[in-house]
Amino acid sequence: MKRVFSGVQPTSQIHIGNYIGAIKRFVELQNDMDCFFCIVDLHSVTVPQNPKELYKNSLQLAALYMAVGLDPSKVTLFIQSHVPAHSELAWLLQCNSYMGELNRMTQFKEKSLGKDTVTTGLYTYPVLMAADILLYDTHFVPVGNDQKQHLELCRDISIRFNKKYGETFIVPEPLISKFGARIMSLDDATNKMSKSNENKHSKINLLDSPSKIKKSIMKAVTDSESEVRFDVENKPGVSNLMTIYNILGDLPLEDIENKYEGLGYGAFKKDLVEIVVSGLEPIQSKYEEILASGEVEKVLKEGADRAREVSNEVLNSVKKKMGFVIL
Ligand code: AQP
Repeated sequence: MKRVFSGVQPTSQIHIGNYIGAIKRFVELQNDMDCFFCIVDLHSVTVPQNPKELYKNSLQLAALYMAVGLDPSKVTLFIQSHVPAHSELAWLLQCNSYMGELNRMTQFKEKSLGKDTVTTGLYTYPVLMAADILLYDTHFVPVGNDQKQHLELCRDISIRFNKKYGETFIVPEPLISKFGARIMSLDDATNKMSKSNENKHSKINLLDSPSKIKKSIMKAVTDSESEVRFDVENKPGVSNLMTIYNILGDLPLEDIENKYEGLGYGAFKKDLVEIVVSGLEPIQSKYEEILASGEVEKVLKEGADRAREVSNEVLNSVKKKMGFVIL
């Protein structure tokens, strides 16, 4: 069975960009692949975190993973910091990566823009991500479009290591959807929907109430026309809303265009509210059930046990190849 690895940071609330671009795909892959899905808490501390919030968000994300349909009897769900091999391999890979290649990472440039100081962790974060992936002999990595460059770096690091020390890592392939891999912000369709955007109406979180969802969609930027038409270049706001409609409402773009011909944005947005609210409702009630059941910690403990077992094998083979003494 082919291996899949991916992770989500337990920072703030999970939004429909994270869901459509990544988590929804995790669910689709779980029946056909050996999947490892991680709560990447070590990544989240590359920028300041409130410790109480980080703790709460990590457990909430585990419950959300299960609420969207990930089945712990089929997939390995775990918290990154429970598996020390991630940090250890990250160090070994840092010693096989170059500042020149990290300097090119656009996410680092964006996240450090205008800051007086940034952590070295933020700078070396893509190498930790490479370690996460390579530790599990991963074949496929389902991610949103914003992670494409980091995946390319991961591939470069693995190819270089294999050349230098002999075949060690499987070179992973990104799984980036042709459609929905970059859900845009509702307040500015030229930027991706992002957890760190301080405007709460820029995004729809999976746990948002129906009234909040309604407000965010009704406020979403469109354009001065009234035609519901998919045209990313000229109508980015409407096209973004149509993408969400298409994926959550399961209606082809052409059918959406026909359905709202002559009706304007009001009717389109009103129906989109219904689609999003009814799409998220089962996730929200399952989420509450899972939190109340107290099973989250048990699932995470079992997941970490399996993740440690698999990753230690890879880590030891790397250390052997590099000349470390293993007793
Ligand atoms: N807008 C998006 N559209 C599609 N996919 C997205 N992803 C993130 N934003 C979008 C994908 O979600 C997965 C988990 O993301 P993450 O939590 O690891 O990191 P992130 O990219 O930092 O998420 P945010 O929301 O953008 O947070 P900030 O504001 O901190 O930058 C990844 O597969 C990601 O591609």
